[in-house]
Amino acid sequence: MTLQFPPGFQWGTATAAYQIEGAAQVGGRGASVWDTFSAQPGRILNGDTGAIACDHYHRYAADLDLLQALGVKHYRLSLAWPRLLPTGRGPLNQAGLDFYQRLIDGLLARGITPHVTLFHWDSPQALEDCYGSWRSREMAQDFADYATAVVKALGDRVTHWMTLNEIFCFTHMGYGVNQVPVHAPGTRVASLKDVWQTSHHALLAHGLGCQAIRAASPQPCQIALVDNFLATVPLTATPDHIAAAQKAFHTVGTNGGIIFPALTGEYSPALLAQLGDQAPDIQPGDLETIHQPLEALGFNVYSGVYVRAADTVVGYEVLPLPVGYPRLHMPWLHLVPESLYWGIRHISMTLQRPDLPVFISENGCAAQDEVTAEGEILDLDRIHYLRQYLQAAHRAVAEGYPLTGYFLWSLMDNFEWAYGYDRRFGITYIDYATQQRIPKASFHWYKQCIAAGQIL
Ligand code: IFM
Repeated sequence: MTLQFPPGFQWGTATAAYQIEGAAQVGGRGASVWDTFSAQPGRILNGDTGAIACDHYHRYAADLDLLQALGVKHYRLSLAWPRLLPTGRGPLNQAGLDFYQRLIDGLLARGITPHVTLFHWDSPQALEDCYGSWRSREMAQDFADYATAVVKALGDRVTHWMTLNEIFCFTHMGYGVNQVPVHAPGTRVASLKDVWQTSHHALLAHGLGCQAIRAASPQPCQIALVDNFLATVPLTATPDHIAAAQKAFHTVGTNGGIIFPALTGEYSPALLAQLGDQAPDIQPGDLETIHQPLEALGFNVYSGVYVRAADTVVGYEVLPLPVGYPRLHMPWLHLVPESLYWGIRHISMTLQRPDLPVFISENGCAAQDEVTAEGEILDLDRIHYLRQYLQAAHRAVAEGYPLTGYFLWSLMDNFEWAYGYDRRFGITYIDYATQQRIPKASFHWYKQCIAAGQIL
């Protein structure tokens, strides 16, 4: 059967500043928490850092040509806060601004719409030194001021903004209790409540950031939050298991304390009951600030969990995956394509936000790519993965859910955080020794899909 997407469907790819730019000390860029964290022995696999990465800062024009060759009309990128505000505050760094203007103008000249994330984890080290980054409420106001400066400067050419990428990852994975966190800034805190306080501050940053973008934008714009909420997939699509998946959606991962307040204005009561005295302190007015009107939601989806109805206190069970369950090249990257469909359905059904357009802001996988003697990368496992997730996207569209686009993660291999360069998520292979870019089989396959508007 032909799986055709509607004509306006936005096909794209995504990257993030720290993962590709390199040029960490060029053009007056300040240090980010990821520079500091990755320089510490033992934090990153093989001692890798983002200091050079894909050298996109210098090679951006060739990378834009690659995007054009792929045929995407939409590209998601992020801005490095410390490249624009080296100490986190104060006036814009002209060299940093010049770089992003060149990059964005290069996209527009190629007929590609920039979708810009203001924050993808690389916060200024100066703010870490000043007050401990997300441990402080001050971070929310500093983010909003950064948003104001950036949107004033770039809002003449950018109309698609995203505030923060994956709050869970830079808060709950960056601050830990009784363990060294795997993400920057890598701070141990005293209690789970302290960890939840960091994500609460990030939500405030999102809310104040939305207000700042709207006030500063010289033209109407679209604002989105990007979240990697955990989709609960009913084991069988029958009313009892669907109801169980809906209940579980509140309490799995950090859903109840991130996507719920952002989209409904309330932390999930089920989560708050679970957290008890470990829930974050919420000041009067915070929830109103957090619950801003949005034009869209970005859903980063890679995997999910299966749930079934059960005779337990909560009425459901989250099922453990068997040892042999299919998985791509990350410990958590289990193949659960239905999670894309059910995630979107939960936004409509469980969060009661059928009005809110959703786009897939990231989907993709790491694979154990090899270059053949002929110089090809035959990443058939990646194509297999992508095809199934796109089928789930098609199902969502066909059933009338407001899914507007799909941004494949990632345009190219890049710095995969704690896994360094060991894990490759790109549809373009990077030979890090030479910085040569080699489109993989998945690149050629995706190009054909985009051209046809179909899953091929
Ligand atoms: O590489 C990351 C990205 O920065 C955020 N979302 C998940 C990707 C794969 O782990």
